[in-house]
Amino acid sequence: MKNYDHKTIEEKWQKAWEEKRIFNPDIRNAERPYYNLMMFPYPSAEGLHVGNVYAFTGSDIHGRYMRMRGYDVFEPMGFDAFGMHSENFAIKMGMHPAELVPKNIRRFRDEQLKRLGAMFDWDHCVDTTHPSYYKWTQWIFKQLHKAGLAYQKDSPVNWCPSCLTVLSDEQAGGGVCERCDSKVTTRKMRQWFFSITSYAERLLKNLNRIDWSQTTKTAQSRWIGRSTGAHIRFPLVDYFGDLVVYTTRPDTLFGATYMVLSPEHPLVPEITKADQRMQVDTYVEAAKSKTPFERAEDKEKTGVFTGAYAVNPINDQRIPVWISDYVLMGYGAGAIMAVPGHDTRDFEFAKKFSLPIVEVISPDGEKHELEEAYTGPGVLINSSQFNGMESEKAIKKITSYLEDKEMGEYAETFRLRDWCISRQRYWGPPIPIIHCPDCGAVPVPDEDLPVLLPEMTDIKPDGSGLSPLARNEQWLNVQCPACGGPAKRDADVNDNFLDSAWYFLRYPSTEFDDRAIDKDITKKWLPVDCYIGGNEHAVLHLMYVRFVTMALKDMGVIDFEEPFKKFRAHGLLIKDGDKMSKSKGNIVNPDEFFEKFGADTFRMYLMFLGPYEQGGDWRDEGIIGIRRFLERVWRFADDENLEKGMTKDKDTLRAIHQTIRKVTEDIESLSYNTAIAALMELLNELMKQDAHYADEAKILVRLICPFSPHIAEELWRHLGQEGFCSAARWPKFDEKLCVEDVITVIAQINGKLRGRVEVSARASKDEVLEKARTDANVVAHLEGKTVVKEIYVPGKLVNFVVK
Ligand code: ANZ
Ligand code: ZN
Repeated sequence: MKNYDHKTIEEKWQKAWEEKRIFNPDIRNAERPYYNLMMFPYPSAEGLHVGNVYAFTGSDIHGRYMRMRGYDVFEPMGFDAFGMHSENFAIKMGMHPAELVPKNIRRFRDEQLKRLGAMFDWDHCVDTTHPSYYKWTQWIFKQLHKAGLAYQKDSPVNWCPSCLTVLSDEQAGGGVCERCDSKVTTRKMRQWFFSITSYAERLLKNLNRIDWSQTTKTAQSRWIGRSTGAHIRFPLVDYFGDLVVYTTRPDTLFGATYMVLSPEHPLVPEITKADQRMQVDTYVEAAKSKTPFERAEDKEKTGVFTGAYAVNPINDQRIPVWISDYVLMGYGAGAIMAVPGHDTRDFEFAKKFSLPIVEVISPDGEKHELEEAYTGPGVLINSSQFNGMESEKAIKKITSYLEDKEMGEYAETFRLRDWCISRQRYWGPPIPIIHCPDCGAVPVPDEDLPVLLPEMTDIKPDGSGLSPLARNEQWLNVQCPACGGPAKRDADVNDNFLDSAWYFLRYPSTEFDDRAIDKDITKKWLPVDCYIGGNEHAVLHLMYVRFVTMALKDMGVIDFEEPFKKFRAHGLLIKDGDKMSKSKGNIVNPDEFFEKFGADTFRMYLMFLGPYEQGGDWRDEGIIGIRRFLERVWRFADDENLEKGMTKDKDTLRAIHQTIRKVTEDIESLSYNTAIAALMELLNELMKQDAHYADEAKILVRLICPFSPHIAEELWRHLGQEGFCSAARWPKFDEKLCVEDVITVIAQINGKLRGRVEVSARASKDEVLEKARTDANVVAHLEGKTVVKEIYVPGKLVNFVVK
């Protein structure tokens, strides 16, 4: 018997896998293709984060399991290396990203990812910063543009005064920059947008038919935020035109006592009366400098009366028109009918400005003095011919009443906003557009792609709001591809989320440089069978990917519209109960653990920390337990005295088959921690026996292989097997052998027969007692009594002595 020396073994098998190419499926001819995808990393930090190792291991176990189930598993890996993460990191290190990124990729790939022992197919790696990749990112931009899904508009954007760049809403969550924590301000800029909102309905509807984590689907559905209601037209007094509002509560129309426009609403300057103009202008100016977050904050309501009036179409009442920043221009119609009796914000506003509050929905049909807005359902009151009607029904009735009078119609609206694509930064693929004074925005012809990112030494934004590329006159000034006249390139680069919105389409087609996506190969491998990644990408990345896929389907580029059949979000890894972070100094460095314990122990320990979809709490001390377990597996399987064949002992056989069943089911549901616990129990069971058998060891080793593949390969060889354990067949369990022998035990109370229960022949005293207590007749006779003694005659009877 040799010692378990993880270092030698791991190097040996990593080399063997690579040489024999066992993880490089035949991309063209594979018979049972299975595409196992994991979210590719940003190679921006000093090295791989233990969170990456956690994520990749869980996904790799799934891939390895499917491989042993006989699938041709394709498990690629790549690098999402454009964008602010990488650029800011490089700047911090005092390096140029073009220099740092390739270095970092090499470190990630050769020193870390390869040590993980995952079944990555390195022939199909992507690096989003390589011209052979971003040429096609630009091509995708062009396809979306050609399909009418890309447009430019001036738009207020989140602006980080420290990073000097525009931020997406997500990057500016809570009003602070995700990168540097500065307070976000707004700015108006001309930018490119993708019309993701035109897919809102489909993005929502399809959620019903994809097998994704429920939490992710809920997050997506909230983000899309469909709401239904009506558009209602209020004629304006002294002005030729109507004021249109969006409401989800047409049933409350009789309670509308004033209107509110967003300060940016185009009608504001038109309808404001002369004596109100000063006040209104001042308010509009002030609103401009606030961020959407500040405006959404729950604070005291502010607003100004415009001097104008509108007419409520249902009762011809004149009601005043106000402006306030709690109404946002980007949602619904940018204007509301205010119903202070039944909307909390309107109630606060009405209280503050002494506007009338009318109760029109009553929970009990009675009238009340309202202390706060009543937002629930009820029956209509103070609503003329609709009095007494349930609010649910009144929504429909009042809507159709308005439709008949042509004063409104059913409407729905979405919270989802179009996707802003432009970034005023250096480190990204230039947007493939040339602006010509005569021809407008002209796409760069395909034969001129990629538009290479020019080499520049000074890549920092200068605070002008323009991209650093705008300073590179030589690169910027070109001939218009349409008319040949002088023109300028678009100096912005695309949002990093576009790079990652299509990488999974590229992996199988990396060998082609004349097309982004090969049709036949794509047909074979896509959609992705299983995608695993972090929940932090639940709404953005995963929404953008679905949008791009749908759009490409509609253009006929691919023939499916949902990119991932199955998506599972893994949980978060914490350390000693705390979030891991540099500032807390509690980062787990993977290299240390690869070195000291080996990838097999490290992988298995990570998976043992908790249910994979919930995450786990890393504790340094715990890893030794897993290491000891693997050493015991080693001693068990690497033993010259193993008997040939399989044990004949019924209990041992049962334990083996039950464990195969449990590990199989647990791996399928990503319950890796319980699968590992079952393996530990099985080993204990096997060790207890006097004789140990080779076939037992062969099963144990294969069950361990997805978790700790190197040791499994080595032991597989010691057991005299040819070929790779990673490519061996997953053990089958025999349902019949899993069944426990059952015996009938008599249940007595004070010596009288009260029931019979069936239990496993191996059941412990506690298990039998437990079971007996659930028998209906026993329950009935124990009612109200106190058990003073429990007697158990093994295999025969239990007797409860009661008072
Ligand atoms: C009258 C009303 C009465 C409303 C009532 C609510 C309760 P969701 O469900 O999120 O779609 N609203 C409409 N456009 C708005 C905007 N641009 N900015 C701020 N608020 C706006 O919300 C729809 C409701 O939010 C609408 O229904 C409107 O107020 C308000 F008892 O109209 B409601
Ligand atoms: Zn031109």
